[in-house]
Amino acid sequence: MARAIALSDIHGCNRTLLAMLDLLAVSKADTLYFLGDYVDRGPDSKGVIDTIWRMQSEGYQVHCLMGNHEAMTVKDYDEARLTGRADLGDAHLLSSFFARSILEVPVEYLNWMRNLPRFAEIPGYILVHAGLNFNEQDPFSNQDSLIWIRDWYNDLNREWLEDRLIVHGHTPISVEAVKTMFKRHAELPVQDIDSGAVFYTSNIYGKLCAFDLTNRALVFQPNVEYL
Ligand SMILES: [Mn+2]
Repeated sequence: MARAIALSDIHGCNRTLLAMLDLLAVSKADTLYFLGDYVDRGPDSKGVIDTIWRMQSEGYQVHCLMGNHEAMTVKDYDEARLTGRADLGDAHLLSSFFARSILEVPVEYLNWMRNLPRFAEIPGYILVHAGLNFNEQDPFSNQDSLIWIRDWYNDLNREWLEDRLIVHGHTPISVEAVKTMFKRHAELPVQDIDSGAVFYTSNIYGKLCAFDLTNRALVFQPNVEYL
């Protein structure tokens, strides 16, 4: 059966992403939703974006949202262009492009990051990198909040949300905490799926989480970047 699957916060862990796609046995009938933070921190930011582009060109259905790390990368690039500053951009991101400055990152990668949408609505779910700002009349309206907000669960408006579940990344929580949230959707209709894949030395993080939205199941792939 065709599935909708959400993943988040890959942070340059391309080998781990590929292992996860294998573990999930993703097919072209499935639809993948990536909730942002493809780049920075991990070893292969370029490789993650290349994997996404390759899959899309091969006919896989991959939808990508923006994370705050894409927004920061674009901001750094724009600032470097304006000021000539050479010290901008995450060192891991730059090394994945063999770039000495962010201005050497090919512009198609920057343009891709710049144009990513910040949330998606599909039946039963709202997908977003960081979360929603329920202090706004329209929780989708605050563009910064969608990619940056933390500690927003207390403001959740269940009447506005209706019977939907909000799925997000951005704030790493332990694998156990991801599983605990998963059991408590009736109490809190939110699922954080960032189990800190990039923090490979930790025993509480260090796994990439996939949320099978169709079958309501979690799948975890341990970080394999440095094996
Ligand atoms: Mn983030």
